[in-house]
Amino acid sequence: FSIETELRRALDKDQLKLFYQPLINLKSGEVAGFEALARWDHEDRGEISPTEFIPVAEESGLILHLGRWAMDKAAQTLASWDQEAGEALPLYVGVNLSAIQVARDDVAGVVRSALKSSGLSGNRLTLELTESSIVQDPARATRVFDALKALDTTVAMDDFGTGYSSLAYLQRLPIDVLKIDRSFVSGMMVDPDSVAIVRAVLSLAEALGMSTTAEGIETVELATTLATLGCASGQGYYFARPLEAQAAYEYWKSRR
Ligand code: G
Ligand code: G
Ligand code: MN
Ligand code: NA
Repeated sequence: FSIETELRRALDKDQLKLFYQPLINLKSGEVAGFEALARWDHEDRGEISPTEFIPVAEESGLILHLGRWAMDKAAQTLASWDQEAGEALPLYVGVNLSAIQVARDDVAGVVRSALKSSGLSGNRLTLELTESSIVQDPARATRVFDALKALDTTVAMDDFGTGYSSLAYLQRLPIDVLKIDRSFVSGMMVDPDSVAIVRAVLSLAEALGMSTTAEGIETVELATTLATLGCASGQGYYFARPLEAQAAYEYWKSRR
């Protein structure tokens, strides 16, 4: 069967999983939240990477189905931790939104429905959007971003600096967080230009009143340097890999 057929079947049979990677407050060391990342453990082929199946899902339109599933699942999981703890935890969950969803789905409706069925308030969700969501149809993107803010969710620009968008959108769109792409972060140890780019993004974010997250922190040196440079939060293998839901919750409990 083609990957597309298999992916459709896996979605129907609930064979995809969401993993959760901690985002750490670089100043306090506390867990600030988690990014939800889809995983597919295929019965015969083993782990299939999202870098392989997300593009297939986007080309086939299955991403609309997958995106709704991920939003509902992530919200439900966070709500279940609240329930287990007996309180609304000081944690958020970040969910990736594909540009195809922004272009073709009612993403604010998808988010609203996930909030409603989980009982979470909007500020517990971060939506990670990419620059490619904006370039094709800026007017539509503006409506989507505004609608997400009206739901009180946090809006993060994922993979910041790797797309083809102009910087003008930073002025126009209600963006709360810039996520500094892993390529710049991993470059910092070896390449002075990457350090310069990261510094520039941090100062741009500060000037515009936005928060920052660094992706792909793999060493203590990077964690320390980014904290010193004023980056608010970070994620990466140095802290933790993406974890199954229960392991993620245990991780949070062990670090609180
Ligand atoms: O987890 P990993 O680094 O392997 O993910 C690879 C890519 O797949 C990343 O760009 C990530 O944003 C994307 N991805 C993972 N899960 C989802 C998801 O639920 N929705 C979308 N749109 N992208 C996802
Ligand atoms: O594009 P997006 O930022 O959503 O993707 C996040 C991806 O980065 C996930 O696939 C996740 O597994 C991966 N990732 C997270 N931390 C690290 C890290 O420290 N090193 C590397 N190489 N990848 C990471
Ligand atoms: Mn992301
Ligand atoms: Na990214």
